[in-house]
Amino acid sequence: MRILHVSDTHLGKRQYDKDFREEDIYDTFRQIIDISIKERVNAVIHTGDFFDKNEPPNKAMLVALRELKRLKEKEIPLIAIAGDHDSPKRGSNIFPQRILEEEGLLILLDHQKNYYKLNDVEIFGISHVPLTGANALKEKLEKMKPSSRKSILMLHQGVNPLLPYQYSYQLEVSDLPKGFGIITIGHFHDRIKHVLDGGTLIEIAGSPDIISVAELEGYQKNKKGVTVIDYSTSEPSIHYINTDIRPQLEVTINTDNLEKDVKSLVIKLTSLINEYKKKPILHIILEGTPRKKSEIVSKLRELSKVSEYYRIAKDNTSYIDETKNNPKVSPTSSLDEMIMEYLVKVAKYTESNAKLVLSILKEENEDEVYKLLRKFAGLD
Ligand SMILES: [Mn+2]
Repeated sequence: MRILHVSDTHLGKRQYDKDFREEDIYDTFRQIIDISIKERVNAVIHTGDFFDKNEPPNKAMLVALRELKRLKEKEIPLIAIAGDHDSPKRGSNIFPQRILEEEGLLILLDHQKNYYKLNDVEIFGISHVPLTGANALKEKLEKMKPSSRKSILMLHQGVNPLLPYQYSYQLEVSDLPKGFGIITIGHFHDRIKHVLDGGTLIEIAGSPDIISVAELEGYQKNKKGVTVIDYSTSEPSIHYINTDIRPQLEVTINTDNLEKDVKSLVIKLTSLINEYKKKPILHIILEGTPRKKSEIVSKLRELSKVSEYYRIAKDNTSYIDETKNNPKVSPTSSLDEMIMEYLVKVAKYTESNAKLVLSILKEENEDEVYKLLRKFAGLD
């Protein structure tokens, strides 16, 4: 018995509002179906954010229908939970996965139906639960009792301190139920493998493509792809299969050597470009003394020869000037920490109110935002 774990495919995502990025994401999804068929896995499990939005573009739905039909033809079942991205934003809306389920292309586990038996492997799964539902989620998890270690739990949550969502997690590691052989988690986009006390394996497949710039470091280190869980030996083993995605590189350019830096980058990338199947995306960090924006922009144009898209990700030349009179928020910490520091130190919020604001910023579900705002206003 071999099960392929994939997560956070984000079909319909248009990074930088570019057509080619939307197509890249579809292409990566096609590769995953190819891998599943070639590897002859017995099932595929998907731990959420199948689509980038609850109401995905028609094209995303079409790609999903076409690709999942290929899986079905090979009689490979797909068991899925929903993530925060594809969950309904209002109570009356439905999961887009329901359309796929209607066609018999997947089995969606949610709050009513959270169990599926795949031969002798027990699979439990709960779709994403927002912060306001954390206590109910914990109660549900407490009741989950797998009958053996040949069991998988599927979640799409922030888990402290395992996943660095400092202020927006719904679970502590100690809330995770005991007795499972493997707990697979979506939501976090880097690949992580972690063994808990008691031997349960936490397996995070990450996203099979680069969905945000925050994933660059993890991508350089561990690449992107899917995980195969293999039950052919007494203890399950896991191995990774990489997806062949468009490369994304972080490059530093010094404004004091603008021409020289751009030229050497073009030379370097020209030699690399044959290795890549797709032209890379460049995330540029500007260093040096501030220079006219128009001068910089015109010089950077050279880079379009060796990249599909480039962008100034960070401009450290003007950073110093702009922050001269602002109170200090340490720039090295995570985005969550910086927002928290700003709210507490600069805007003088209490820590608990700052946490609420942060969860409102991250919450996509309108009903949840409404509940959080009521709490913030002291109405609940
Ligand atoms: Mn995601």
